[in-house]
Amino acid sequence: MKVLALILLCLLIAVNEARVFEECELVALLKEQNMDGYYGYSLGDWICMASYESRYNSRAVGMNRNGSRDYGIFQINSRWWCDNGEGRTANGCNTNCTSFEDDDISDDIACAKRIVRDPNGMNAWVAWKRYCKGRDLSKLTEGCSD
Ligand SMILES: *[C@@H]1O[C@H](CO)[C@@H](O)[C@H](O)[C@H]1NC(C)=O
Ligand SMILES: *[C@@H]1O[C@H](CO)[C@@H](O)[C@H](O)[C@H]1NC(C)=O
Ligand SMILES: [Ca+2]
Repeated sequence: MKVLALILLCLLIAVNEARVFEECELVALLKEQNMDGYYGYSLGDWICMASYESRYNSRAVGMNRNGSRDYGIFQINSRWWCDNGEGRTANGCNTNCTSFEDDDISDDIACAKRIVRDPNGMNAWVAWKRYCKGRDLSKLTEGCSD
């Protein structure tokens, strides 16, 4: 009985742990969702952005000084793209922000696609602009086979 309780406890802890994607795992998912070249951005751009925004942690939540929050692997902002019930939002992706906190990143990818379709493109992501824009990012993905 004690052993079972311990196993259950471990399982619970595992469930609550951050889900950190492997780089090549994320590359494969992005490829599958046609992100390679989407609006002119390479897989390297997406990987670099996710790396600096969330360290590939699909459950990352960031707090901004202006009170908005950033959710998930792409740190999607609650002021513009999703609704977290905490104040004004344009809710551009028409989604509850909690959907960007789970391990199924297909909706996160769909929202990221919506975000880059704006004239600003990937400049919407400050970390991308600062650390990825204009760099040679091919090395980031070349180690991942198809
Ligand atoms: C609040 O800060 C975040 C992160 O810097 C930014 O993306 C967002 O646009 C800001 N919200 C407003 C209303 O300025
Ligand atoms: C988002 O979903 C959570 C969990 O299902 C719920 O508690 C919350 O009220 C929802 N928020 C909004 C703004 O719909
Ligand atoms: Ca999700």
